[in-house]
Amino acid sequence: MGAAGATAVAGCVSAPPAEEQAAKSTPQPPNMNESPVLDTQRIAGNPTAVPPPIDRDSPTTVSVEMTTHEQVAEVEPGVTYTYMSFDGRIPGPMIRARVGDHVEMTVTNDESNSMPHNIDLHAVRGPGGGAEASMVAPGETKTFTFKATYPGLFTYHCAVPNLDYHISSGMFGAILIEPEVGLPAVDHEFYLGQHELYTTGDAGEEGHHDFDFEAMKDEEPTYVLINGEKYAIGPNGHNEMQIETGESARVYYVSGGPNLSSSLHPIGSVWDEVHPQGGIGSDVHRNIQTTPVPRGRR
Ligand SMILES: [Cu+2]
Repeated sequence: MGAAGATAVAGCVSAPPAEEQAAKSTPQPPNMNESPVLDTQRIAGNPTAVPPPIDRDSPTTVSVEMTTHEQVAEVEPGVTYTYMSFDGRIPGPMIRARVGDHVEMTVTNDESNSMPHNIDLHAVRGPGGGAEASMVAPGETKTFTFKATYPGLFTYHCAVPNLDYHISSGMFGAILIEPEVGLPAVDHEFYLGQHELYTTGDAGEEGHHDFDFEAMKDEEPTYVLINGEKYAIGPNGHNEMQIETGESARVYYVSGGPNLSSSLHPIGSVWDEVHPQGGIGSDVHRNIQTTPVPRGRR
């Protein structure tokens, strides 16, 4: 999965405070027994919502809490879908820890949900990446702890038996495990997630779309999305992903899949450095035009 790439691109900075992002994305899950209602609440995650770099010299315990939601939101204006999410946003919140840390992971399944959910983190070396330990029914909360033993940028995703449906509906994100020496300082960090959505309607067809298992099996997505919505990043969405000429930025990019991988190219530039497949610890690749970011699911 993900590439932790660094590149210099042009633009200017305007990052809203983290609280604003949290307030904007606080979900209002629908009652799944009622017919879906139009909820224009934004599901797209803010690309600047990245936890700060770690400057500790010693390990600690990092506590992470997430709530799973089933929520109606717009894929594009007039087109709604019942998404599933971690904390009401796509990709789910980025988690940041360092090698040697213990991560105390708490997952709550919102009581208004209709399905079980859990979390499988590829930073966990252990049974199901924590999936069984975190399996929660609606209204339930579970906590498990793991030790981060290797650095890199890894996918996390819901891993219930119907996991492809859950991932395609939005249940994926990234966890960064920094090496003990940390990562080189950059001026900006951004976090993006790609995945594809398979629906019973055509792209752009107004109304509520349901999930299409046949289309997923045939690998014929209705939408391939970055941060869960059409045009999530840009003037009509989150427009915070801008930096000044000469500044540096690191992009954390996760491909949730469930079927497609990404070929990630910065237009008008190249990636100065790429950590292939999100691996930190092996040599970086330099001056790369396009880097593959394999789907994290399998
Ligand atoms: Cu799920």
